[in-house]
Amino acid sequence: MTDIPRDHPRYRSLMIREKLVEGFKRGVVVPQGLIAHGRGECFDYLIGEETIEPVFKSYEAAAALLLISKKPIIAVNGNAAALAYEDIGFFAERFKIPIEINLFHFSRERVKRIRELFDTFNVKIFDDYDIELPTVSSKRRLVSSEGIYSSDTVMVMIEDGDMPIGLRRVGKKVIAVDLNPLSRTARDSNITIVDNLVRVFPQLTNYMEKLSNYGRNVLTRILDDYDNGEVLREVLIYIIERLTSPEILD
Ligand code: PTJ
Repeated sequence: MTDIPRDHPRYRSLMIREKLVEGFKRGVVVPQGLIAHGRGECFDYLIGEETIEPVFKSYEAAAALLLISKKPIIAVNGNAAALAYEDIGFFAERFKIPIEINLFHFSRERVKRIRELFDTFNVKIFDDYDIELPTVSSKRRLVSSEGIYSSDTVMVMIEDGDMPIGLRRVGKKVIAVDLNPLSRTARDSNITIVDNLVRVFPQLTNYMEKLSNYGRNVLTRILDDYDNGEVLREVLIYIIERLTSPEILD
């Protein structure tokens, strides 16, 4: 691992990058995943590398949807595993939500490597690939009949854009994590969390804990009041205002 001095002004960001590089060396992340991460870093810069106000509504709605769903599932790819497997593992274990490994650049070897990361967690992992999603053409169509295929809500992250629309066409609800508010994924999902995956699960855990005290009526009302397009517009306005504020270069 590269020796990054703690007092480096970009220490946190460089350490996150190291996770991707480590994941790449372990065969978890594909080379294309390093490019994807660079794009994410750029959008993270634009929002100030912190969770921004409009996105709290997405967290709340995502928690409500996960709590109200009969069969939610978390889809994990190479980048997600490299960046946040511990957060994802703790979250999945705590809220008893299964995980399915779902890859664009599919190989059994990568599935095995990603699965190994979750070995220490008491969580159900699907990697059967015994059925195909008829609405997705890429290798992400390979899913498990007891996992993504039969779930009602799928959480996807750092994804390239064909899963949300494909999943919605077969009647599923989609929660996406994507730093790019303009991406296909962001626009096609029911709920988009425009935040860096490294910040997502701690935030989502807080909302899950808070909302688990509420009844179904309250959760339904939160979901009825949520408008993903409106939140994405608020994120764009936030970015524009931030970039044009006099303090931006201070
Ligand atoms: O592991 P595989 O085989 O499934 O392949 C995964 C990659 C990432 C290679 C594949 O999904 C891909 O090519 O994705 P894209 O098309 O580059 O899109 C990734 C999206 O995630 C972009 O909109 C990025 O802005 C966003 N993104 C990147 N890093 C993060 C992120 N969003 C949240 N948190 C991040 N850390």
